[in-house]
Amino acid sequence: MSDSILVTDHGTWREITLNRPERLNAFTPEMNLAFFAAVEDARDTGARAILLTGAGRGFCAGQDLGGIDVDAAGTPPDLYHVLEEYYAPVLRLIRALEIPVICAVNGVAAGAGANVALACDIVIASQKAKFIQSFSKVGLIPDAGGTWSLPRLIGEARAKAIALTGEPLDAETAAQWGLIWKVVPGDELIDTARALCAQLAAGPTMALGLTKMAIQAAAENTFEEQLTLEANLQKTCGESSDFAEGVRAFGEKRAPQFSGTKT
Ligand code: T3D
Repeated sequence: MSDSILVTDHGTWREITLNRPERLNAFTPEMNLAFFAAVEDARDTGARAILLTGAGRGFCAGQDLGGIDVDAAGTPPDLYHVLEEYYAPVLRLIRALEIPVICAVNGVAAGAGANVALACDIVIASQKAKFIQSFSKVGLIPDAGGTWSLPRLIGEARAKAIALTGEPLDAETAAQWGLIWKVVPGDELIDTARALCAQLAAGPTMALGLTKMAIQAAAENTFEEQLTLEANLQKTCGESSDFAEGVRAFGEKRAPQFSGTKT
């Protein structure tokens, strides 16, 4: 694993830290690949939740602009290739993962860094954090899923305004608008996020994963389709050992001990 991505396993869940603090954790291609590998490995080794955060004062300043040679003679950089090769795989993976992915935004989240955060399932931010759709400042459109997630999260009017102006959105406003879940004081962020991750990792993993899938499916489904989907997914949950344990624990007035298995 590369040093630009730190991985810490906490038993049932994995913490992934973007680790180029001197560049506000801006992504290089090598770092994108290491990030993907860390998430994929978490899935393959049975992690029941993932926490993503950044080292130092920033969360992530998007793509490392220092690595792009715009003055080279010949062909300009192929940004289609950059996005498909280095961003889309991890964004697709996070969305498809049937475990919760929590993002603790410790500082500025700009460009693709902001939109990677927004691709996570629950976003908690430090009071010091800012979200910047900085793409227009460098002649680009929002990417890393931003044009998809922003209007869905905050509506077209606000999405267009922050994308077209590139103005920073402070964490409190981001929470008020529904862009993220909540804001906590900076010195409480990591403990809050870790506690949440541990709590979710001790939960009924299959039910949590199917909850994520059902809510994501709602964006495309009709009400009727969603009712049918819920009935099918609930049938699966109803047959699980975690449901049996949840009901038993309720009856016995004790905390449930969920195994998190798929059966
Ligand atoms: O391949 C492709 O390009 C396609 C994909 C594109 C996706 C994208 O993400 S495009 C958008 C790229 N990101 C940006 O445009 C953001 C650029 N950064 C900033 O605007 C500012 O740094 C921030 C608003 C994020 C933070 O400002 P501030 O004042 O808190 O910090 P700073 O002094 O600007 O940055 C600290 C250092 O990090 C600084 O280095 P230095 O001068 O101390 O040696 C700065 O150059 C470096 N840094 C910040 N962002 C990047 C970066 N270095 C490389 N790439 C960056 N994106």
